[in-house]
Amino acid sequence: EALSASLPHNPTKPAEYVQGGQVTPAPEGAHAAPDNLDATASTISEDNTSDKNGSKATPGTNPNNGPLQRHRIDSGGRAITTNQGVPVADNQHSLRLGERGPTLLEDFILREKITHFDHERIPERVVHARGSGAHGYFECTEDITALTKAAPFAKVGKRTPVFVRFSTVAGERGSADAVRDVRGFAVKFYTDEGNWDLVGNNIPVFFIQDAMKFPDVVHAVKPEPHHQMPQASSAHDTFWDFISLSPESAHMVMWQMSDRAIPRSYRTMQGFGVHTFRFINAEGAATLVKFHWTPLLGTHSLDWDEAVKINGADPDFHRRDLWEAIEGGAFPEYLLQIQTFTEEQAAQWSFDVLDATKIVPEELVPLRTVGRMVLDRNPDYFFGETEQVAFCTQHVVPGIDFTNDPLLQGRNFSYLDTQITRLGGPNFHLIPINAPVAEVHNNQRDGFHQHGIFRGRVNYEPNSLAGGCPFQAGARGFSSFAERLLAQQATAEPTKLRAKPEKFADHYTQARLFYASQTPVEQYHIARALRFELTRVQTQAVRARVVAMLRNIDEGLAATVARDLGMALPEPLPMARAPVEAPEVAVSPALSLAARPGDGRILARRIALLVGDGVDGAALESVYQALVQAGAVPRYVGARLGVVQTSSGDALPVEVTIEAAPSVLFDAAMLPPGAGAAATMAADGLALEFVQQQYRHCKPLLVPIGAALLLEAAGVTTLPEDGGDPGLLFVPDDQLAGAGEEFIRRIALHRAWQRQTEPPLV
Ligand code: HDD
Repeated sequence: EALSASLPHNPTKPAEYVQGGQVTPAPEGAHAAPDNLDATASTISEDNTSDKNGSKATPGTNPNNGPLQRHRIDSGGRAITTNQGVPVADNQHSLRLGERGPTLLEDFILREKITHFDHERIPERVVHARGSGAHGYFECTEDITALTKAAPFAKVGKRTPVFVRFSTVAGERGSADAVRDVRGFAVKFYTDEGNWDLVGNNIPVFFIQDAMKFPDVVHAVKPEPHHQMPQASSAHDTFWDFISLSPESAHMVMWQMSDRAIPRSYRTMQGFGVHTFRFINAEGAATLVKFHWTPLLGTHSLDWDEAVKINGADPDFHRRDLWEAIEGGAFPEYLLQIQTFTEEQAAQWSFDVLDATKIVPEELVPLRTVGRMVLDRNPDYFFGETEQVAFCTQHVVPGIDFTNDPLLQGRNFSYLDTQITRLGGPNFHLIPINAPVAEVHNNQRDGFHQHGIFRGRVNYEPNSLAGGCPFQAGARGFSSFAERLLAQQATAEPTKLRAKPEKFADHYTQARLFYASQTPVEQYHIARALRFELTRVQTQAVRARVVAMLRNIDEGLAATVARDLGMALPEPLPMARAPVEAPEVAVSPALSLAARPGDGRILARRIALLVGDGVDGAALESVYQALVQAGAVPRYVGARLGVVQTSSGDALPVEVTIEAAPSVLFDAAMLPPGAGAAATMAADGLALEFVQQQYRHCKPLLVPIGAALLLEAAGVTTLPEDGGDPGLLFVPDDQLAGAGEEFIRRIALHRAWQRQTEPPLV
């Protein structure tokens, strides 16, 4: 009795506590999970007062909390122990012989601590090393059971927990966020029929058509092997050398040079499944499908000059934006939209839907909204969740199947393989963030880091000794779509070969489509990006080959880039196949970022309210409150911390300084209401630079008329000729109190690109 009451029990090993020949059950609560593990109280985000949603979880919690909950560790109120659970009396001093004597080998506590530390790093992802994750849920909003039996779409209103990881591609784990690059958009659905990973990007096409070339394109874009430069950048010789010799990349490169590659936020970019997949319904019938994620806040990007400066001011710009938005309850939300079509339809098109360098234009097959995804919880532990999460394209569930896209087929090999190195063995599915919510039963045993305690002596199938269990699921299980390959190849029996279908050889039709569908300012940005990248390229012949490639896309673009590089226009690159003369769609407005301005909300947008002594406190307070009401994040920005005196003699706290939070970290600004404060700022170089950059980066500016002198001092003396600058809101000083609403409308416009001139005005 006394023994069982005083000793801690391990409830999984009751036999260790035999007393008087009897096995006694562990006392209630002894050595059980710590009682401080409360799903609603254990982390910062769980304290978040915003609503959390779930299908099976208690109302008010994220559905993925349950499965992760038992792995959470909260050391509040607990003593330090070794990894063996031995309480540690002194965690500050190693064991030594005398105060000034040698350290003793006996010190197992020191050795365990340092050995663990020595092994705390795992290899970073070979691509997409830099990323940020979030938990959330997917909700089915339309009945598509006629198309697919996939679990997340089983019923309108059904919610499936998800974990999403956004990433850059080329940069290393510690590289900056706002670089020119493709963004990964990987979603893990923890469905009740197993995990489905939709491992997409924010660009709907890819550089290459065949996985065989993936190591090459990645080697080319990564830092050059001899000196390991440049970091997180495609602006170097090896990348453009590869591109100019791989014309299938022409379409992707147009997207990569566009503003899509410098998104304002993970919350304001689209995601795409890229490949054509298959939906399979309950009857086994297939439909081809493309997946699109569309952010409710619209698609918005940075300006290149701004992005460059952000990388210095806050290299974690996108990570912080996502984290803070979720902590603040401004949960990022995306629609899941699909394009569906039949094999017969696809066969008629001028492009091949198995070619990942091609899109299906929305004007050809419209998007259909079938669900929404809300990201409502930050991870507790970056390494345990965001770093260790393992996405694999081959993780599909009944109702989803592959096509023969040769890029997808190669990916289906690569992802499983890479996790084995990255996560140290074949049992990475046991890591909590990767573990399915669905039960796992099979005879795959052993291996490094096995956590399961399998019962019984049967680890094979078929068996009789375990009653045939686990048994094959038969019709309930995943079975591959019975595709009839011969039907596609009417002329000949397929043979083993290394080749691609004919339509794959058309490299330019859709590159032209993309460029032609951009607004003039987007086209200008593409030219500017090419100029920047190719200026960094040192090899003349590579520059020339890229421009030769551009001539096959758009003669005007090629001429501009050649002029800006100070070179003669080379002959166009020979084409493997002439572009389609009359493509199904020649201009697709949907391809412009402007096509998705968003729903007008400015959630988690960062707004600077410049303050100095003598400002009109009431006017500031009113604009500040209006912004808070709209879900934005206003900040009083001043020359130094402390307070400024308002015109009515009140003290207004300065929240952050220009030095710590320069212009590029804000989406918009209000100049100081009060001529005195404006005049003081006009003599402060940092403040002037702040205003200049707000203007140069085309950001909405609320200008109290009394502070217009600050704008002038910053060099903004000529306004766009037609007066067409929706980003400049001049308001008489006595009307500022009501100006918030109009300011918010201007902020929602994101940028006044009309302001952009070459060279820039300021
Ligand atoms: Fe990939 C990671 C997206 C082609 C091989 N890829 C990775 C991630 C994303 C993509 C979002 C990061 C997942 C995460 O956050 O952990 N990859 C794509 C897209 C592609 C694509 C949209 C083309 C349509 N990838 C691609 C090919 C191969 C790979 C053709 C190899 C043949 N990708 C990998 C990888 C990575 C990876 C080496 C690195 C880390 C990882 O898988 O888990 O296996």
